Amino acid sequence: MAEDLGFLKNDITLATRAIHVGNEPEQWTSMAVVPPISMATTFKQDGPADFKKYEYGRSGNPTRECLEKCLASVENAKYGFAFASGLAATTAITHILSAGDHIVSMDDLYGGTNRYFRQVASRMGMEISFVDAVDVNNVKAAIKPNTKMIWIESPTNPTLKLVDIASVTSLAKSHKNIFTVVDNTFMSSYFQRPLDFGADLVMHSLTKYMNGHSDVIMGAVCTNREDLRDQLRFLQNAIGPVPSPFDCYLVNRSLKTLAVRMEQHMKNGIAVARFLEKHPCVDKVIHPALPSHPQHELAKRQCYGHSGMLSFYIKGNNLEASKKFFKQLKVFTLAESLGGFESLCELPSLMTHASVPAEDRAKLGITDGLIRISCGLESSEDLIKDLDQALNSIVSFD
Ligand code: P1T
Repeated sequence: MAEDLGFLKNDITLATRAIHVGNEPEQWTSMAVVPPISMATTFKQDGPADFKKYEYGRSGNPTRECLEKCLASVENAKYGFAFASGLAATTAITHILSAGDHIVSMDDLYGGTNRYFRQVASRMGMEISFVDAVDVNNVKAAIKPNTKMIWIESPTNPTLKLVDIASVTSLAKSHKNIFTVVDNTFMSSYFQRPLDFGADLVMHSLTKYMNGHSDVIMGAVCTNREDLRDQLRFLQNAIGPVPSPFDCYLVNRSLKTLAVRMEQHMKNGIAVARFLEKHPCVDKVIHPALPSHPQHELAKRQCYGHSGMLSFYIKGNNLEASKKFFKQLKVFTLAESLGGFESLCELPSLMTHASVPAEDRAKLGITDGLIRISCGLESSEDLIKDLDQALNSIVSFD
């Protein structure tokens, strides 16, 4: 079976690969169907520097390797690497660059990535330009002789703009030495596979949909390029931001239900978006499945579906209305993060994107009335009822 799946890799569906690839019982002497958690930090050597497969837990671990193989498979990649968080994965990727190199980044992206580029990578001597990559011409105009990396998120966090991945990657490929990274966190490998559109690296915060149970912080990077694989393998060990074997076990287990979870997240997200679009206390809903989304057609070309993420502007577009709304929610929890089985909502301006400079937030539309929702796996009727009563309360309080 193990070998069969190896050659069938690209012929079988993602749901099946997520269950079997990297998880073959034949690799363990016990033939365990569920991979054992190997907690060892070090491995016995026959002689100095004469070891079988593993040497030291930072450079490699059997449980981590199961997960990394499975991750690569679901992302349609040859190679996968797990990191201690999404930001640790971002850090490792950025370490491929050197002082003096230039990064072109999407301007709308997770606040922590923005903060890392602005406040950490720039201190290490890297130059960053933030552009609206919705128009590929803005990316083109920002490229300089020292540009090494283009960084995009699609859909973006939190305003769900889409970037045409194929256009950006073909632009990058027309230059020597520029690689493109796509943060695929909002979609998961189930609904979007950027390597198929020419991306060089795909990055995930596994903390979100890929794990989906709000109990692990972890990140990943996948690639098909051998040169980038070698760099990532080196950096994973040389910098050291590796996840624990126990957490690798949890994420590997969660991937087994990725397909069914994502289908339900999509159903709930679309039901909630349609409901909100008609609600008198909502000014605007942003969800790529809605025909009102400016890049609805691109979503159809580039994605295989939609996650449970959406954002909306509450009537009045102000902090007071947002706060009243959050106070009334019973099923949704006010909290950072996304992609778990439980529905969450948050206010990016004061929470996930508070570190983005105020003038940039204003330009991006991250106002105090922009509410981001992560639809979980509860019944959509209950989610809608909860949102309805909380939205109606902002009027009755007026
Ligand atoms: O939290 P961590 O695993 O380090 O992942 C960082 C990260 C990277 N990329 C995207 C698109 C993300 O959304 C995140 C984390 N985001 C949140 C915590 C949030 O609530 O948006």
